[in-house]
Amino acid sequence: MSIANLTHYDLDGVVSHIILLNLFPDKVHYYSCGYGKLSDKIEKIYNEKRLFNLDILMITDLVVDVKYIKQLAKLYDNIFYFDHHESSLLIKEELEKYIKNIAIDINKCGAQIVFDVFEKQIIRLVPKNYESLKKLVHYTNIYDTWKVDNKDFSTSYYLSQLFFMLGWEKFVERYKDGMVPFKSDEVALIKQELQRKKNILKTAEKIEFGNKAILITSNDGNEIINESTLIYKQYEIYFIFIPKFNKVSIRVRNIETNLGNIFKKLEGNDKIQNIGGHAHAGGFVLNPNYSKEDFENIINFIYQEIKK
Ligand SMILES: [Mn+2]
Repeated sequence: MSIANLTHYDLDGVVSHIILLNLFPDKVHYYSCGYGKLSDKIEKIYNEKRLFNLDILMITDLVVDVKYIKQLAKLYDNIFYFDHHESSLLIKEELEKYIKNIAIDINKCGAQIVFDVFEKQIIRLVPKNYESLKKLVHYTNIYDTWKVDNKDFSTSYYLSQLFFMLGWEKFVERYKDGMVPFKSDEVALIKQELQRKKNILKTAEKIEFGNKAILITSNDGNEIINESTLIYKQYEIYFIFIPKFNKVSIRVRNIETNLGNIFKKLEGNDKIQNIGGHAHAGGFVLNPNYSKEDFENIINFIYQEIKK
């Protein structure tokens, strides 16, 4: 038996993979990517099926379109689908036509879903790693669901930063048995990186408006989208505007809202090229011909809708 694990290239995706490695040592091949590379990885899974004798496919922390699942189901009798993104929920019924084993839960991260599904097997097969894997998943969950006010958030944030610093294989090697302490030089590097982001925020143009809302403008804004909510905790609604990409990212905390639903009301707006998001995170790209007034109208509309 051999398993292809198609998973996200981020902390949640790699920790999902680590759990599978614990359960099926030496049997799991990873295919990790962001959404841009998804079709390439699927092709690779196709091509390498014979080479590695892959007979089970486990998808973790990724939304995989039904058209791909349809193809993959011809090759794999056994597909598992573990995800927490809202768009997976929307295609769940379609997925069920091809996949028997589906676990989708939008209230926890992908790794937490994998851990919960296999918890009994973990206890049985790798009892010595149970507590440390549980801890690793705990931090991953806090990071991935961006629980910025949780007392463990900074550890969770460090862990994710460390993943991108070390890269996939080194991270897997280090965390294969679960959570371990950071090394002091790593902490120093992560803090330095956070300081760099704080400086971007410091020099960005900032306008406070309404009740606990802020508009942050910077051409390096892409680097501080999530961090702005971490560094400026006094706000609830964050608009991060990146002029060079005509792009606005939005983050909301401590407010019950659904940006995805609000965005639906803006679909078809001829000043918007692209728009999408989840409950508390999302963004849009403006048409390059937008005016200052268009910009303000859209921001105000979204702000008013969140406050409703
Ligand atoms: Mn995730």
